[in-house]
Amino acid sequence: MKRPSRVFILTGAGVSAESGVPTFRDANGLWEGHRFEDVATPSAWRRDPLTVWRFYTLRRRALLNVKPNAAHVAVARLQAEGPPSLLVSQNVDDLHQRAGSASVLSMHGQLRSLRCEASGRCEERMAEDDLHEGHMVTCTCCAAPSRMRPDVVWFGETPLGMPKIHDWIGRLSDGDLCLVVGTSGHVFPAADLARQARQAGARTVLVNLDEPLNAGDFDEVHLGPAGKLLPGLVDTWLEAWSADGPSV
Ligand code: BV8
Repeated sequence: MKRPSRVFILTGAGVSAESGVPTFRDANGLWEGHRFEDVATPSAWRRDPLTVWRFYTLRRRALLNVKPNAAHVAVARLQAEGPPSLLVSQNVDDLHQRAGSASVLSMHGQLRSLRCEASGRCEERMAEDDLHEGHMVTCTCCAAPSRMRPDVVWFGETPLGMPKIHDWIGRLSDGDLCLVVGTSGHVFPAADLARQARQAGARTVLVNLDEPLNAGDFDEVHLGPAGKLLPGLVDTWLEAWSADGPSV
């Protein structure tokens, strides 16, 4: 396989599943009887902030008990040893970072940080006092401390980094690689990125437990657990590319 000049990587909840982080579809899109679309929205936050705070604080606290799995490590290795790449994750956990990925574009934000509602300033807040599901926290950036919200992109809000993502995909060309791992293709605009990458000329490869909604966007599909399939795939690619010599 010819060494790509660029690699675009998109991950979803499935890449963290083997770390014990529940995916949205495994939970049938529900949390404690609420539909995600009903707790992960600005209107839910306005209507019932404590329920939304609890939803996120339980997930923030759970971060302390999970660790990266072989799929995260394989992605980090592909980034470190392969051609120049952009890793975009839909996930709000920090497992790619903890697996050694030097750069991660977290398009839906991050659980580790909170955002001041008055200034918009984000800060990492993972101390014990920040993780009580019944007790919301205030900022340290304003004279009159303001309420802080989860630093995530809710449904109806604009995903982060879209200009950079579109610029990167626009630069993909024939022979480049778009790797998508662990996503059901339900949520836009993430679910349309593989189609855009293919349109730019990249070969689109999917690693997923089962067939996603956008299966037709992929040239190559590997169905199964990413932690089992991805390390071998990355080994094969890196070997083939090194035999091919450095990309010009
Ligand atoms: C936007 C952060 C405009 C929060 C998330 C009505 C009103 C407003 C908007 C809309 C609307 N109707 C539609 C929309 C668009 C909406 C949308 O897509 N809705 C869906 C429900 C139809 N999107 C938005 O609102 C987005 N914003 O459109 O703004 C815009 C557009 C373009 C440019 C500028 C502006 C914002 C969406 C972001 C929402 N926030 N997360 C939080 O996490 O709480 S989304 C959230 O759900 C996750 O981050 C993730 O992205 C998504 C879940 O998707 P997946 O990651 O795919 O996870 P899922 O569980 O679904 O699937 C897991 C997959 O893994 C499965 O396929 C499974 O087979 C596989 N798997 C499981 N185990 C393994 C595995 N694979 C491999 N190995 C395993 N071991």
